[in-house]
Amino acid sequence: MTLHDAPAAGAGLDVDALVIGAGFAGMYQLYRLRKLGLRTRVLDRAAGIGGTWYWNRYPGARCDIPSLFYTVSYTPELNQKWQWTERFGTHEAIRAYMEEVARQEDMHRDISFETTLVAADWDEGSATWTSMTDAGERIRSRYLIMATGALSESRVPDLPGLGGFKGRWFHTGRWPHEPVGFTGRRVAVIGTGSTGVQVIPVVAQDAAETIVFQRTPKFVLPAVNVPMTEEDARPVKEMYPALRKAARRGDYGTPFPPPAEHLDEMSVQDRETLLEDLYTKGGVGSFVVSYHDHLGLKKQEVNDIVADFVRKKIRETVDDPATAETMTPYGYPIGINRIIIGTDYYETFNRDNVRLHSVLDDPIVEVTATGLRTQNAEFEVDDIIFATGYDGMTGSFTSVDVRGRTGKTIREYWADGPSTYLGLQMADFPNLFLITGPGGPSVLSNVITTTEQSIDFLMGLIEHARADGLDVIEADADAERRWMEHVADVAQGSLYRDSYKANSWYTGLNVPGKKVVFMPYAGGVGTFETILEDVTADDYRGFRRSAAARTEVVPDQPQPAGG
Ligand code: N01
Repeated sequence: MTLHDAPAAGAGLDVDALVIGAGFAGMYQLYRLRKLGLRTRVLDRAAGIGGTWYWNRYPGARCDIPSLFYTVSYTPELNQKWQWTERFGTHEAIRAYMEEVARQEDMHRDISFETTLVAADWDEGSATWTSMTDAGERIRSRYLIMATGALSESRVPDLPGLGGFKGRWFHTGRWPHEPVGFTGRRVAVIGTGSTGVQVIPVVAQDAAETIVFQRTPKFVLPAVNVPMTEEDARPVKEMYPALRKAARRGDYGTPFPPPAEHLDEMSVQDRETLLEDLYTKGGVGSFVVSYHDHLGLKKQEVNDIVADFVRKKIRETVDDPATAETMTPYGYPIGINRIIIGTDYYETFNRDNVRLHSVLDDPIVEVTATGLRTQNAEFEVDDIIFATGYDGMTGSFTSVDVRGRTGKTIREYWADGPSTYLGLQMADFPNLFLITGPGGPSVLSNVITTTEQSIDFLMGLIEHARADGLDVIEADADAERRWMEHVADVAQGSLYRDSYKANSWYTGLNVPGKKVVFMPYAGGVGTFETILEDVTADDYRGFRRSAAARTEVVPDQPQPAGG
């Protein structure tokens, strides 16, 4: 039986658009669909808005994009009034901002929380999606939009014995809402990506002992988080419209221009001075997050200079030479993972109550009732924190039973690696849209910029098609194939081709059994903007449009008063 064979909840469509996810992407999607006059409902499995910021409440959780630029475009008055108190916002501050955006735009009335999409099925005859929630509710919609985020499916490694562990254990991406104290406790932290690097220094301040289980050593740059006054923020706020435009043209979804310096042509003295200065103020990463030919994602010589500089900093900062050496990354370029920024990360390993354990040298074999057993040792702990990441970029799409025209699920459609047209759509999945999907710039960016970029384009496409009386949109299979070839070529033309050497989640290598392929579009946000403009000007090249049989939206039922 398909979802369509089940008894219908009512004739016609329940809504025009069903949006999954109430993070930054789902919120903007709701805002824009309302502007088009489309009846929209949003579902989220969380109990409140926030998306990734709803779940990531671990100690030390903050954003790696400066607060002033981690704001949405559609609440300009709020953005002028909102006072960010630090250069990089905490999870609490970001959630408070999102709550205020949602309140001002009266979003909650169209969002169903604690409601999970479990299956969705395209019906060719009526050209509708029928979606099923975990409560068994069926929702028929014309459009189905997955604003489910690139980092939603958290991964706890499959370690034997976890069920028998007598202490507490947490995954950072599913952190409890009530405060979790670590005072006087022995804590194991597994994972040293962006999350581990944030949580470790904060936990170590209270814990009796913190044991860090590191697998692949990482390059960590100082965040240089500083307090921010309204006076500091004013010049940026005054230039918001221009800066937003610049962010759309930037490589990384931020308005900062790439460095002009050619590090490999400077004297050793001059480049040391420059990198030292940037290391103190924040900004070394700018040499390896832009795509220009003289910078470190394209030029190995430049990458080596920056990587060596960071290696030197690790040796200078970590007192114990053996620990410093274990923490020093070799064998892959800097910047091919998301740049990790931290506060007092390397310094934390100089504390008496912090120990490093290399999982590469001595792997974890099981969780015992009282801790962790590795091949060569046993560690007694009270708490285990898994900072072990996500089934990134594809997990939130493949974990749901979404079936297109042929009856294939997304997981089956992507068996040989993810495939989309512009990160937005797949052939055989009409009117299904992905926000920040693989094949788009999504995670190689300030994600607020890229979600808005994708949604602006999609809204233009839907509006354009509807103006012609066409309400079914589907990626052309050839256009999709050619786009994915281009995505692969672009990655090959940069040092991202080596991402697998760093076990990067950009490649899927961190998830056992997942097809290994570099997933995001690495041409830069600005280049992608130009491509979208070009596709738009060429009558939305690559998107087939057709008319659906008329299926009316069931109007809202009047609500009983006083309820
Ligand atoms: O996840 P990760 P994350 N045994 O996948 C290790 C964003 N973010 O949550 O590298 C032992 O990067 C794994 O080791 P290895 C940001 O985009 C942003 O930290 O696979 N170790 C790695 O060390 C980021 O990139 C912010 O060898 C195991 C770690 O766990 C993304 O989220 C803050 C293991 C996972 O690192 C994901 O970051 C936080 C095992 N079985 C997150 N399995 C900011 O904005 C995994 N690991 C600042």
